[in-house]
Amino acid sequence: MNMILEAASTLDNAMLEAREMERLTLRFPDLSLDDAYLIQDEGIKLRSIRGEKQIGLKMGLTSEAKRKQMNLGSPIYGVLTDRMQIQEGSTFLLEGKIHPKIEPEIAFIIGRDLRGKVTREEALAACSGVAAAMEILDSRYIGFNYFSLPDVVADNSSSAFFVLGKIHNFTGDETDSKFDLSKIDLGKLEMSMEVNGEVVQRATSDAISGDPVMSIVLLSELLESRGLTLPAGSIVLAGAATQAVKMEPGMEIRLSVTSLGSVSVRVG
Ligand code: OOG
Ligand code: MG
Repeated sequence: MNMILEAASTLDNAMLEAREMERLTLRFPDLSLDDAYLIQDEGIKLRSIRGEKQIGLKMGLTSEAKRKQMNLGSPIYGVLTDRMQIQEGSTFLLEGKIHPKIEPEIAFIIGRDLRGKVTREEALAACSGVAAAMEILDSRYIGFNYFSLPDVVADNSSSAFFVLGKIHNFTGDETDSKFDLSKIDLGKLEMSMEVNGEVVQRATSDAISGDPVMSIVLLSELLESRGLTLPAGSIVLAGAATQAVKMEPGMEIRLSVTSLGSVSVRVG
């Protein structure tokens, strides 16, 4: 078995068995970022063999807060599948997870294919909607810390689960009369994440890539460098605005975002 397949299957087993593993670069010290994305691709193939469908992509390390928390320098992406999506307001069970953390995000729905270098305006024009969102990360590596960029990319950028609030469609949704993109600055939304009613993380949405729409611009470029397109219909998580918070039993976690509303999960 070659290194790419072996690494992907080791990571996949760690996830399925909810077991921490040694980081890949201890075993493969020369692991490149390109190879790491190939390992990520193989990991997604293993999930698709089990019936999972790719429904989106997530950007990671798009905020200074996250780059500092993880001590890593540049934005990365990962893949989201249908089985990673959990329902708003539902109970998230810690059983079967390794050491999950949750973080406040903004999600976009991509309305038409995007490829290569695009402007902010082109990226926004390709979106059909936006929502408040939270991502639940669950690194497969021991201690959820001190890994390198290739380690985290190979591990699908720590993706585990995500939850979306109400999707505000930019066009054709007459029931959502309050939402008017021309009156909203997506870079100036107040985001506040509460645990059991107490604010634990707070930021303005410009913490994400200077403007969360810029995460889509970055994602399109990252995909293009690998010969890929950002497909219409994708859900895109723009990256966390603040550091992630460790999930503990009994927590009721709610993110509120101005103009977008709130989204919550309970930890069981
Ligand atoms: C890497 C993934 C980072 C974000 O939103 O910045 C990420 C990690 O923190 O393990 O999802
Ligand atoms: Mg994230």
